Amino acid sequence: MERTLVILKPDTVQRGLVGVITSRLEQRGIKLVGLKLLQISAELAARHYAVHKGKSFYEGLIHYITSSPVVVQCWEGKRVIEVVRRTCGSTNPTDADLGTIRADFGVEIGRNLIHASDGADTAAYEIPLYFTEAELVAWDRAVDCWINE
Ligand code: IDP
Ligand code: MG
Repeated sequence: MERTLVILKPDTVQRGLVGVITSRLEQRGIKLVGLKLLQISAELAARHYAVHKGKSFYEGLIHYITSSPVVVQCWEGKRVIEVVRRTCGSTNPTDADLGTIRADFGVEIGRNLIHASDGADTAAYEIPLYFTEAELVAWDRAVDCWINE
């Protein structure tokens, strides 16, 4: 089953939106298999955002993501990478469709609340940055047959 990494960024934690944003993801019917609160170090941020090194927003992005604790989550489900990306909405909250997390809770690209892996390769790279295999829990969910045919 496909897995994806989500980070509820420092603005989400500071604004007390961890519960409501996590609920949006739970309500899609995807399954939570990993969860922790942590402070991202400069080293971890650099590994996570290596693809953006050299871009104009890179320094600000590293400052933002390391500025305060984050909640990291691993979600599992059919096509979960796409499901979560579409639930988050476009990178810039001003461009994101209403009903997406970024549009409904944000107004600025530099404070867009949530990170989600953007593809299978990215998820495979990002999940082990935050979770050991032992920290990811395989569990049976009683309602699965009412969510997945
Ligand atoms: P994504 O988070 O939707 O995948 P990316 O293009 O991978 O978007 O950018 C990573 C993160 O960098 C964004 O979520 C956002 O926090 C930040 N970012 C991207 N572009 C800008 C920008 O132009 N100004 C400020 N921050 C930006
Ligand atoms: Mg990205």
